[in-house]
Amino acid sequence: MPLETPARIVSELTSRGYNADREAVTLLAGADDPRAALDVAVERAPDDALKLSADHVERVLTERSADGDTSVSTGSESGNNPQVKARPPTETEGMSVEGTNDEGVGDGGVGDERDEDSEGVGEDVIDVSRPDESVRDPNFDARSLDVSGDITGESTGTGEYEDFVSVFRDRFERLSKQLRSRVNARPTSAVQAMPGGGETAIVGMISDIRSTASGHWLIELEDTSGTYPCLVMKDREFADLVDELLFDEVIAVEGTLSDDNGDGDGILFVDSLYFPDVPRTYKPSTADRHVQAALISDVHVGSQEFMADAWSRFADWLYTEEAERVEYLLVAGDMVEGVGVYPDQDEELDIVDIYDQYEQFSEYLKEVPGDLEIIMIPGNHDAVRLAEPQPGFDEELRDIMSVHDARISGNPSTVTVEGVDVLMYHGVSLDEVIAELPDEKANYDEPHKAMYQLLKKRHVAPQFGGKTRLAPEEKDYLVMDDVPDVFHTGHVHKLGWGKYHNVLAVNSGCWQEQTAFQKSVNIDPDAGFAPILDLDTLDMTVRQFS
Ligand code: D5M
Ligand code: FE
Ligand code: ZN
Repeated sequence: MPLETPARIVSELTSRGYNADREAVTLLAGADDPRAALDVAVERAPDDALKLSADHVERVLTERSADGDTSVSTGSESGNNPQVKARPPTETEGMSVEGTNDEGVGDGGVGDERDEDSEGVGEDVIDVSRPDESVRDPNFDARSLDVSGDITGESTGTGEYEDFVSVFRDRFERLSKQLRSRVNARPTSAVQAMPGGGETAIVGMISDIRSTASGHWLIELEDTSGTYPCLVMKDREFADLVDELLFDEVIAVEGTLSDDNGDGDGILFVDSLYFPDVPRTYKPSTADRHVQAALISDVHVGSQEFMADAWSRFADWLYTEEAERVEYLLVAGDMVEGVGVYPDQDEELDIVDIYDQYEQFSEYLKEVPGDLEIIMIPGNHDAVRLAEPQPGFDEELRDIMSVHDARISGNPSTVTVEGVDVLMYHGVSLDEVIAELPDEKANYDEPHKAMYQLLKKRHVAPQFGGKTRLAPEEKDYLVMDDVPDVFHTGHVHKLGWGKYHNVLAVNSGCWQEQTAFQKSVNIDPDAGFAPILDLDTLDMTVRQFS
């Protein structure tokens, strides 16, 4: 097989027990005869090296071409200028393979010693650690990735009644706090005792929504002291907000009490309705330098419909100049197709064993540059508990996916990338939001609009007892205490993005072609796209690889 693409070079190197820097792979791929170049680079690698550095490859290519052997020159335009630069300085656009006159800030004076850097590597394990970029890349120090709100290892839920009480109480306390600063609310027990005709506000969790015989809406709100019925008249200007309401979400209402209040069967006539929401003036944080993250999900390795070619094109693109600033890869669940997720799924499986699926996923993950910071959360096809919040993968699966030191976290998790808070959530509740809300407010072609609803409710999966399985825990991990700067989901296999009160919502599409089931229900997936986020501006571009 010819070795012209970075993904193939990486496979070949890993099969020989080597890893390589992104630049090293690019250099090999750019050589006139990549296979010969790779052979020589491996042959001349220091004995203890597990990772080929760009400097090493560069040196090999230079020596070869100085020897008059142009078959392993760099493929630069001039063909006779094998001077290459490992990595441009921070402010230089483009990864030059043509020899530029700027002095690479980070590439001077570092020799073979970098190859010795193989911390934490076992004897017969190939080096999957990142290169010690701090030696050569001034950007490396700027990298930061922190995770919060991760259930992994923290689950206390036993599924007992008390857990339901405590998760609801926690949800109510945290979301009502967000609303109390905006309304002067009283507990429902105090409202019950008020004289008729007075004005008040209530903060509560929606326990029931009914339409009345005359077409008005009766919403029952529950707080820790009881419940209270609230009537939204159909001709009020905000009556269409009732369409957006889901059971178990927390809202506030202000209104006037019926005249008979105080004798046990009063109601509140609603004059205004509030969601916890994101303030319109929300100012998202941004990174201090020009750096990018690829936001993907739903790879579905193991499915006959997994798009291996599109994936390899994506991996190859990551080695190009255009992708030079892409330093993070965020994967929002459904790494593999899984087993027994949907009826008749086995008929479309390419790999039937779940562990083999993860092994294969790991092979595909190896194709992407080893210097990417990767973070992954599970989805509903993954081999973790289905109920949300989902903990991150167990040790056995982490071992299988340990390539590139990818970080693994629960679903959902907030990942702070160079100061930008990215709320990653697989997105199972989007199906429910789309099913329950009118088409103009949430639909499969505009998945970001369904995400806006979750931001408005400040909760990633408001409704208990529906399609989304929720596990009761001591605290509600699905509440958005803080407003994220970016909200990243997947699951519905549709690409869509937009801003809601300055928060960027991105649903990232998938890497799986239409399945038989999807065909039968007219789901037309957006497959083979990679949304690329500028962390310094929160602008998005989408790359297509299908
Ligand atoms: O789901 C991808 C999308 O397709 C998501 O919107 C659910 C829907 N889907 C796919 N297969 C089924 C079946 N068999 N029943 C119901 N809904 C389905 P994902 O979970 O990522 O495959
Ligand atoms: Fe999926
Ligand atoms: Zn899914």
